[in-house]
Amino acid sequence: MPSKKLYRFGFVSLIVLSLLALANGAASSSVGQTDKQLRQANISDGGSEKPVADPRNGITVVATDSNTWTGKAGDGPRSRAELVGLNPNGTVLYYNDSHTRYWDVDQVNGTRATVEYFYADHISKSKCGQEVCTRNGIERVNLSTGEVTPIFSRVTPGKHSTRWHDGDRLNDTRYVVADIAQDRVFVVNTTTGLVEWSWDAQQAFDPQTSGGPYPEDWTHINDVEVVQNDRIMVSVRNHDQVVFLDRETGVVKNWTLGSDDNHDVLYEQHNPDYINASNGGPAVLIGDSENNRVVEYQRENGSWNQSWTWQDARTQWPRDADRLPNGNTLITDSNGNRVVEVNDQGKVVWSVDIAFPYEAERLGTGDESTGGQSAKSLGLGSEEASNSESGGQVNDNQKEGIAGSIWVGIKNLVPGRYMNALMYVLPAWMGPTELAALLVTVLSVLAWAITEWRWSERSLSVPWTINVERKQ
Ligand SMILES: [Ca+2]
Ligand SMILES: [Ca+2]
Ligand SMILES: [Ca+2]
Ligand SMILES: [Ca+2]
Repeated sequence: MPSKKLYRFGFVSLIVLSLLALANGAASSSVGQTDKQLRQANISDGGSEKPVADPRNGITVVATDSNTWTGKAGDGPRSRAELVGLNPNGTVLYYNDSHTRYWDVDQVNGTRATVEYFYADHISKSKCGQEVCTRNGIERVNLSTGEVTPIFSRVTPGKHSTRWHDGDRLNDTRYVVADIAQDRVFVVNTTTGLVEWSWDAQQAFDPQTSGGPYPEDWTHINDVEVVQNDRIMVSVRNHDQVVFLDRETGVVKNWTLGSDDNHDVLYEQHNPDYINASNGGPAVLIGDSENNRVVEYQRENGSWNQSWTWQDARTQWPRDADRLPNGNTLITDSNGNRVVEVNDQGKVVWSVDIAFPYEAERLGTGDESTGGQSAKSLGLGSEEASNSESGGQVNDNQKEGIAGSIWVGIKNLVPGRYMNALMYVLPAWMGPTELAALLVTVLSVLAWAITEWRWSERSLSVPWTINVERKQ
């Protein structure tokens, strides 16, 4: 039998090797490297000369969320929240990480490089009274000059989900806001600060029998869009559905897409985009987040039919997809830590690694999908991870070949929800290789501890006596 020394040497070697693999993952992650370059561009305050992405027509703007440990006071974020503008040549045009979180970003009509965005700032107990609170707001920034103009903001209690994730301009002085805090949609006059209209989700849903926990996070209304006939399309995330509102009568009958817990259609989605009849719709393109796919539904004969889906091996919790005028789709893959553009064949033709993005816009292509055609009219081919041949989507986090297949296998075994929860708490640089290394470290430490414990038990030479009584 090998000596104790040999065993110990074996355990130490395993632990050191797996820790080295982890360290290598952290150091070489392209997500981490991009992040570093972005911050350096920020410091030099004039943009970086070195591209962080391949060239692409038009400026790309990305708003990123940040993932934190447990949300306890004092826990720092592991990826910072950023608003990033990339030049057509792939260099950094704009960088800001002064807010706690960034959400929706929309181009301002009639400008070349000005956007409006939603942000959230956590405010400490001492400044808020009894509890922590959150300032939710809208700001405008000229990405070329860096000039920021505040538009509207309010403080809400607590910091759960940070409360406003999206809004859309109704006109020069009015905004429609998706209000997670109060489970409603409201229109605010940003000049007077008065709320002029609101729709309460309890008009259509019962808090006792639907959605998430009430009142903590019941509907999680995370997206609004002003569509045809002045209707407002609303993403009721925790009810797995998209509803259409008439501002006088409420939910429009027979137009709702999806239903509570019917996860084949939608599973806690983000950022549905409406595609007009004149662009081959009505259709809705959606980040079907917990299903790890982007999906599109086409309105035909009074019902919604699935017309397109896209995912690849790396896709994890996508939260935005915009159909571009060239027929490609710009996808924000949140836990895949990247923004990608896929073509009509479902192939990735452009991508940038960035930690935990919330949404992206390609300036000059229309807000969200307004400049794009429906998948049906374009004849887009669907793509699934299991038969994906577009290996280009995989980078150092999701290597092609064996590691890629193992990754898809693990993802198929672990229910999407748990996988997304795990990815949410793990740092952005952790891909399948690093996850495996972490597992080896933990198991080695555990096995070593058990072995040492058994040796010590034996050396005490206290005989174990087990009395087995047979019950009649
Ligand atoms: Ca947007
Ligand atoms: Ca918006
Ligand atoms: Ca979108
Ligand atoms: Ca978008």
